[in-house]
Amino acid sequence: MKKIFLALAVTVFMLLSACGGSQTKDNKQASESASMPTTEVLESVTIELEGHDNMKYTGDTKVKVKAGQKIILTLNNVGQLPKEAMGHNVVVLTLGTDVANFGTEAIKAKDDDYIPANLASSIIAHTKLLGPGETDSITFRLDTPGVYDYICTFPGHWATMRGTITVQ
Ligand SMILES: [Cu+2]
Repeated sequence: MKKIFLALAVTVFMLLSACGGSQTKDNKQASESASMPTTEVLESVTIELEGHDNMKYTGDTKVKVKAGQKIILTLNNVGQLPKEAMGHNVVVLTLGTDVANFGTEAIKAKDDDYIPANLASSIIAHTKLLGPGETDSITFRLDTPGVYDYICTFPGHWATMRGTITVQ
């Protein structure tokens, strides 16, 4: 009889600690993302951008991340003009890419939504070309420290639609 009671007590204890365990984990994750810059764990970073009819991005256009950190970048085209006239994308370029040259080459790649196949080795990640009201997200990591440029490759946009991700 004593044995049965003990087994029951152990079972109850295990159930309780299992619940308690998952709760603790959730709390830990929440506090980690709140204190992201100082934590040892590399939490993912989100970059939120809006593309506008005035050929500009707003949002997190200058972001610092840690090497190897998972980056989730979202572009939302909040403009009204049709995609053919004012499409937007985000193309993240490798370190040392000649942005002006890339932007000029991309204009020739209309059939590929302005993603130049001949310069594919300079592209780390890119969103789709978005029309008004459209959104796209991309996930990538940058392993080498440095300042990475990203631009919109729709013709004429790269000079004003650009931002940086600084990897430390
Ligand atoms: Cu654009």
